[in-house]
Amino acid sequence: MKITGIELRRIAMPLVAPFRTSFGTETERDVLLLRVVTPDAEGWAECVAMTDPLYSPEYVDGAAEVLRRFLIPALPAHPDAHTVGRALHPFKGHRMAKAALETAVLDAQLRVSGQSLAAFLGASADQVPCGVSIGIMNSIPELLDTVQGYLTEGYRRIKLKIEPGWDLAPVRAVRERFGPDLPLQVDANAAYTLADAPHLARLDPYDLLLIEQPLANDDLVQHARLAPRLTTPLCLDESIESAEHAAAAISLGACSIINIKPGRVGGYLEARRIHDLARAHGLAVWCGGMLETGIGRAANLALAALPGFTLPGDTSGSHRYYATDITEPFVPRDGHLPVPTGPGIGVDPVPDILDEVTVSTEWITL
Ligand code: NPQ
Ligand code: MG
Repeated sequence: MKITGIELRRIAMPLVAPFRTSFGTETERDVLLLRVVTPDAEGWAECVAMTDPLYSPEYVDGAAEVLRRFLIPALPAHPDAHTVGRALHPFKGHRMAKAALETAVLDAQLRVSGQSLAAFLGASADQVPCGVSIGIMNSIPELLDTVQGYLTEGYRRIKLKIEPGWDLAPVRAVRERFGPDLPLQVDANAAYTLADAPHLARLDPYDLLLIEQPLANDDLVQHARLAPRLTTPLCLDESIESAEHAAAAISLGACSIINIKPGRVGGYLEARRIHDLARAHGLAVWCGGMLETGIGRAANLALAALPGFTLPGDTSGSHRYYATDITEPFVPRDGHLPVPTGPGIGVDPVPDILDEVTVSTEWITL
C-alpha cells in the first residue's frame, strides 16, 4: 500500500462536564487526529495523549513532534500494519504516537481489503457491555446523583476515581445506596504508596470488582507486595506499556487483571498480544478509555469484542463525554454498544462537525 501523505489535525472537544482524577481536572479534550491518505482509501486514528504529561510522559505537542520528525519519515515505502510496528521499533517510548500511526495505516489497509477491525483482530462479540468512569466530585450527594443518572441510562458497571481523602466514604456511600449487586470498581491513577496498604485494605469489605493502579507507574514490585495484602483484586493500567511488562507483572503477581488501552501499549497489535498472554494465564482483561472521540471509540469497541475481555470496559457512549461527537454518536442500547461492522474502524468523521472543532491542520507529503 502506497501512502501519498498524512494529515495531522488538532481538534478541541469541550467536555459535557469537568472530569477530575487524582492527577488533575480536564474541561476540554485536546485531540490529535491522523488521516493517512492512499490512492485507494483513507485511514483515521486518534492519538490518546493528553495536553499535559500527567497520566504518562506523553503529551499532545510531543506526540505531534515525534510523529512529524521521526515516526512518519521512518515509514516503509509500502507499509502495512505489521511493518509499521517494526519500522518504529528503534524509537524508544512514544507509544501513543506510534499507536496512532499504526492504527491509521491499519484502518486504510482494512478499508482497502473491506475487512472490519473487529474481524481482523478476531472479535467474537457483536456488542459490548458499557461501563462508565466517574470523576472525583465535590460531595457525596452529587456523586450519588451522578451514579443514579448513569444507572438510569443503562450502564452496567461503575468505576469511581479515588485519591487520598476521597476513597472510603464515596465507596461506602455508593455501596449502601445501590446495594451489593452493583458491579463497582475504583481507579486511583497512582495516587497511593505501599505505606497506604492498611488504608486500602479498608476497601475490602465493599466487594469491589478491582482496584486499578493504586501505586506509581513504575512500582511493579510494590504492586506485587500490595496485592496479597488486599482481598480486592489488583488491576494495572499505567504500569503496563507492553506485552513484556504484562509478562513481568504476571510472573511477579503484581496484578490479576489488566486494563488494556491500545494507545498506552503502542497499538492494537500489541493490545491483542497482551490479551492473548493474559488469557493464556487466566487473567481477565478489559478495555480502558482515554476520553476518545468516535474515531478512537470505534476502534476500542472492536478490541473489546475479543473473547478475553470478560469485564465491562470504560467503553461508554459518546455523550458521556461529548454533546456532539465528530462521528455518528455511539449511543448505548440496553447497556451495550454495537461493535462496528464496516471496513476498518467502521466510522468516519462528519466533515462539517470536524471543521467546527478543528484548531489546526498540517499536511505531510510522503
Ligand atoms: C484511566 N480514563 O483509566 C483514565 C485516565 C484519564 C476513562 O478513567 C483527558 C484525557 C483526561 C485522558 C483523565 C478513564 C483524562 C484522560 C483520565 C485519561 O486511568
Ligand atoms: Mg486507569
